[in-house]
This record gives sequence, C-alpha cells and structure tokens, in this order.
Amino acid sequence: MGILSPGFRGRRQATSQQLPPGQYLTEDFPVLSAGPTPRVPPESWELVVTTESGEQHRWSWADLTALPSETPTVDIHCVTKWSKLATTWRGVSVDVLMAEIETAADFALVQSYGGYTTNLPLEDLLDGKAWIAYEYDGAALAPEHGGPARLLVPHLYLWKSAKWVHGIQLSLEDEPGFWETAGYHDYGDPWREQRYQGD
Ligand SMILES: Nc1nc2c(c(=O)[nH]1)N[C@H]1C(S)=C(S)[C@@H](COP(=O)(O)O)O[C@H]1N2
Ligand SMILES: [Mo]
Repeated sequence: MGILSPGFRGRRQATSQQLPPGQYLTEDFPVLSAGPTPRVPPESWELVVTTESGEQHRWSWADLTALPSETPTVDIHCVTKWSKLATTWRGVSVDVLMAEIETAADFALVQSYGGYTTNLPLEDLLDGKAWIAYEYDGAALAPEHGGPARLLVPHLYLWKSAKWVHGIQLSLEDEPGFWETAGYHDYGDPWREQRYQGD
C-alpha cells in the first residue's frame, strides 16, 4: 500500500461525493463563456460529424430529439476550480450517433456555433462517456449553458464540454482547440489535475 493515495482509483464514478484535487463545491451553476452567447433556434440547429475522409453525417434538431435519449446524473468539474455534484441532464449518447459512422480516427475536434473548439481522443466520446445534451435539470438547456444542445463529457474538465455544439471533425491527428492552444492541457483529466500544459 501507499503507492496510490486513498481514493485515487476506484472512486471515479459520478456522484462519488468526492472532489478531484484542488476543486471546491458550488451549489449554483456558473456560466463560463469565452464570447457572446450564440442564439441558435432549434429549427436551424444542426450537428455535423465529418470523418477523416470528409464524409459528413448530419442531424437536425428533429433528428436528434427523435433518437433514444438518456438522463445521466454526473459530477462536473471546471478548471477554474468549481465542481458540481450530481447534475442531471438529458441527451443522446455519442455512441448512438457514431453507430452509423465508419472511421479509423483517433481524435475529435469539436466545433461550436460562435467558433469555439476543443479537442479530445475519440475514445473519450464513446462507451457511455459523452452525450449531446439538450436538457438540464428537467428543462430545456438554457442558451447561456449551451442550448439548444451542448457536448457533455463529464469525466474531463468542463471546457471539453463544448456549448452550442455544431460539429465534430474526426481525424487521425490531434489538433488543439481554443483553450488547448492557449496553454491548457491537451487532455484535461480532473483526477490527475491536468489543468495546464505540462501538468
Ligand atoms: N462554445 C463554448 N463552449 C464552452 C465554453 C465556451 O466559452 N464556448 N466554455 C467552456 C468552459 S471553460 C466551461 S467551464 C464550460 C462552462 O459551462 P457552463 O457555462 O454551462 O457552466 O463550458 C465550456 N464550453
Ligand atoms: Mo472552464
């Protein structure tokens, strides 16, 4: 014993009532946006997944909301050090979208209405770890929190959960997004406190 600190492994489940290192609890829901809130009416909202070969797969709002949804209850962790435990969302698992897509890509660059981008390994979007979320706490997702729909990837710092999600570019190579280019960590695991490059 003693190599792993208590709780380092085996307690990474949602709603573990444990906080990653350096985080504090908040009850309210802060808004963090790098620019103005884009107003995207659901009728004109679209999600486009583009594969490494340039093939595009599109979902309208009607398409998305007709797919089977899930209501994950998860903890969320912002790199500015607030965490919120047991938040409940509704959304479509990224697995459902990817089921119809053939790709050999290892990476995803997620693109938002308004120009924000963030990158992550494709595997971090799969196997029940990520959703295209369109409800929060039983109500339509508010525009300032990313409505009509945002990515939700709760096992990584929340900057990876792109609000107003519009596109996912799949690729063989990792391409840094907005905060990653500005010096934030490429991966962003809160349990390993990967806040900045070099952490
Ligand atoms: N499109 C877009 N998505 C974004 C951001 C942003 O500025 N633009 N900020 C990120 C950051 S740094 C955080 S902490 C969370 C904040 O989500 P919230 O405003 O719903 O709390 O959104 C992430 N997704
Ligand atoms: Mo953040």
